[in-house]
Amino acid sequence: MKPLHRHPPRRALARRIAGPLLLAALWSPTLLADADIRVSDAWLRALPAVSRVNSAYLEIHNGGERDDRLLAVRSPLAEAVTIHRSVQIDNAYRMQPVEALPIPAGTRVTLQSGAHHLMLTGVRRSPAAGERVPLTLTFERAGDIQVQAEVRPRERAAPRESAATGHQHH
Ligand SMILES: [Cu+2]
Repeated sequence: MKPLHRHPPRRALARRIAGPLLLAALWSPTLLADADIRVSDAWLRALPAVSRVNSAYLEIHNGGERDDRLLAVRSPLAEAVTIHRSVQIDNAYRMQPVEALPIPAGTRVTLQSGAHHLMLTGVRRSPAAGERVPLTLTFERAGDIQVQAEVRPRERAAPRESAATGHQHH
């Protein structure tokens, strides 16, 4: 009698190597890359209820050895969050949308008034001072990172915040 053709040995081999391969993948630097990016000091200003736009500020630290880029931001507070930068043209500050914000390896990028910042449009409600507003930042390599931005009273905004920067959203 002709013996049946059998596959089980090959499947057994696949099972034997699948475990170690999966472990290797979980421990690879690529999949752990999000540990390289740290977001801190996220905050925004409490604004009057009529305001439909707001800005958010934070710091991004890339402690890794590879460059990353901030691609997008979203928040339940706003219909859209755009990465903006302020540029000075003839003594006036203007804002431009930025496609992606580079976060080079080993650097700290500060989003602040008069420089890069996050612009929230279609703001749904006026959060109270002391409240925390979730922001989800999407990085090219690190993926999604969520932070809680602190809502600060208008008058107690960051000391570096001043009328001199002329930063306004219209
Ligand atoms: Cu802006």
